[in-house]
Amino acid sequence: MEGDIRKNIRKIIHIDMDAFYASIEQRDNPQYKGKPIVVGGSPEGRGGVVATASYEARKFGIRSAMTSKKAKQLCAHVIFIRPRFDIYKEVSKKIRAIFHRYTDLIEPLSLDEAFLDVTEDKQQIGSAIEIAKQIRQAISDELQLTASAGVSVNKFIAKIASDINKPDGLTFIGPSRIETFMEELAVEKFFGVGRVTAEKMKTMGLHTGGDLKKLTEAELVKRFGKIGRFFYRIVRGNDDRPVQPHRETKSVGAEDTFPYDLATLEEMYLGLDKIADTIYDRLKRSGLKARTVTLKIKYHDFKQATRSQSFPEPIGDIESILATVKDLLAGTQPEGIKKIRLLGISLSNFGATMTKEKRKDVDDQLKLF
Ligand code: DCP
Ligand code: MG
Repeated sequence: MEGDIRKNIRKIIHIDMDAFYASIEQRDNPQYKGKPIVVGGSPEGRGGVVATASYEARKFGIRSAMTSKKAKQLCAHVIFIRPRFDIYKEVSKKIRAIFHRYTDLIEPLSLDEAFLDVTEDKQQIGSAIEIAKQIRQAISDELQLTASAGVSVNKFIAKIASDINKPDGLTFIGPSRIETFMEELAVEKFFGVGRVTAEKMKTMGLHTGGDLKKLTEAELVKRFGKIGRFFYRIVRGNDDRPVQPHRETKSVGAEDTFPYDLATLEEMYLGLDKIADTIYDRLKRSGLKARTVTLKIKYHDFKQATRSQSFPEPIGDIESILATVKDLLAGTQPEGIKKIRLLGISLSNFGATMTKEKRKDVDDQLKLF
């Protein structure tokens, strides 16, 4: 019998790079090694937010999404670094190439993390723990960066596991540990449970997986809606969502930070023309048609705004895209012009097949089975 059980068990690895942007900056600029650095934000603490902080900066309490002002208050000598997204994307590609030595079943979640299904690995290594070790070693040897890995039988547990011994750690949670692990897991650590839901759970006296497990499926659905069904399964360690290698493009976008603040609508329209050109090239290359157009604005005081418009039919021509963003822009300036330092356009909600895919994605995320 044991043989049968083993055959049905999946081997899932979740890899997440440590302080990704910041580690790359420390690698490429030795003067930043061992120093508290922040990628993103502005050195004067005027505005902007932290994309990520080096572990040295985290000792001061600096975190992602914090304002640079707050970061500076926490650590006066923190160094702010302008992000180099092209470099991060290149590194991300190299990491993926390493993954591909072991499996093609790779589902990237962002530039720095991915799920791998190594149930049947290309090199017939067999042990998921061994593969995770080799991947971490290759990332270290070839890219001089560290990654943390979580190894388990499903995506949910693997994802949480990779965070347990971060940075530079590997955590394996095998079938025999899952029950206790899930019962002890704090609800805010649940992958897929947002801060708001976690708070709601706490006010109901639900602090851990064990607390959730005491509720029936119907009770969970009554309290949290459809996602309650997902909670019911996940606290029992049941998650059979597949690793999905072909994620569809969700959006195509471009933005521009101007060398000086734009003060007239004409200048802003010119800025949009240029960005729309870039976008249009990308759109043509991808062959996609979008139904939603989004305009992003960053004002001179670093305040941000986004405005979207969706259409019943996909739009593919540059004139419609431009007319839409210009309208959206004009609509944000009802009482006089506020100076702008950045404009961005993104297109999403791609055609009929894409929406179906997207719906499937959401289903898979929640796995409402
Ligand atoms: N990122 C961002 N804004 C956020 C969170 C993250 O721009 N609010 C970017 C910067 C990170 C990268 O995404 O380097 C990866 O995000 P992670 O959440 O994995 O954070 P790190 O890799 O930086 O740190 P950790 O070691 O905790 O994984
Ligand atoms: Mg990371």
